[in-house]
Amino acid sequence: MTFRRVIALLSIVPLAVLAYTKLVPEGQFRTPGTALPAPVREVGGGAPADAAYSGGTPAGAVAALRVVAEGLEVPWDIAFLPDGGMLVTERRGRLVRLAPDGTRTSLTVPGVAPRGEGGLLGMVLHPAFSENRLLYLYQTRKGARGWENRVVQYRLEGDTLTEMAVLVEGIPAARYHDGGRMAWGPDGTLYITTGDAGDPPSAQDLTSLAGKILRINEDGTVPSDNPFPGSPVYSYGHRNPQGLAWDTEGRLWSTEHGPSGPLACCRDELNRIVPGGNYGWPAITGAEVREGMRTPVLQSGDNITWAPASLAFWRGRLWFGGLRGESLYEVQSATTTPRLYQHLRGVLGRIRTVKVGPDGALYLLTSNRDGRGRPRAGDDKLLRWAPVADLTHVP
Ligand SMILES: [Ca+2]
Repeated sequence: MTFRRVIALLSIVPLAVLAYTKLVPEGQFRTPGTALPAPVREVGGGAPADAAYSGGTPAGAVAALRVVAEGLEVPWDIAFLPDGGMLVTERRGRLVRLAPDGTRTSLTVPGVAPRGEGGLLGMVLHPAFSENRLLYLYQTRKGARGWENRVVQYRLEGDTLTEMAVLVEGIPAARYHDGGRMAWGPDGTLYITTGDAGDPPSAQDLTSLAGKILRINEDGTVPSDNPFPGSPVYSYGHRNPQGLAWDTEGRLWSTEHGPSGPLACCRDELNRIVPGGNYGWPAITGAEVREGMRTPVLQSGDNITWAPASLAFWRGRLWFGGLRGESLYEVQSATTTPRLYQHLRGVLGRIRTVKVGPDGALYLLTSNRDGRGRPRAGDDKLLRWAPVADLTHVP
């Protein structure tokens, strides 16, 4: 496809966000996806299939990238407003609103205490936000009992944020492993990832909120069909899960950071989450198998780190950003023979978040100002990434 042809295709894409996007030279970012030679293991046993990456075609091989906003500081999550604007959380405790006309306003969320990987993290709008203006924020605070993470419900009217209710409190917080991703399930309940907060055994302790995926109702109550009666715990044995997404069959998937340190490296995970499932941390990692515990569908092996920091189901595939991996990852055929592809390797630096926009494009957040990256001009950025070819024609 010629550059002229790509531009012609771009010009017909109808987008509300175009009003405040700016075109990035497209050729600079046209990077073919690259198959990753990492081990694969299917759920339910079977031998590791090192050769599982042969064949298949990455979906985003021909894609266009646009910068939507620059000058953000460690942005963490994105929400799409009904007026065509967007909200972005910044970890240090600010909520940034990008209006459709390009104007930007921001406010500080009172009480948020950023520290290490904690601060203002995940964000979701209530499904009926246009009527009730309710917004949910995952955040780190320092209270009478010390540091903790909370899920708090707010009302956002104009640029005024009013705290309505604390829905979950007492989630252990630490400099490392604070979880923080939230997403509405197809069943209308809210799912929340929490980290082990540096205390690995707590991930196996069903009385602790650390190292879990939680599931609550929109008002913070515990759904009557949760796997452990009266408990918000939906799955456990997690180290630091950072992504949640459902496929079109209603299956829940999650990405999770594997161990770092002298005893084991890497072993980042993609898991298929089932209610009440035990995902093994800290007893098993990587492709290890143990009775009563679940081995990842895909893991990065002992030499490669993705540091997966999000998850989205988009165009029939799972996608996640990589922090240390500095890439956008694509998983094909996750339920049968998973294949992993890597896009934008090294182009943007650390990628914190991927989220599907109402226009059908994938939106990305960089995280190069978090002290672990190498900031590029204009960082951090919110970007829009979309294929310019119809993926249904990709074999
Ligand atoms: Ca695991």
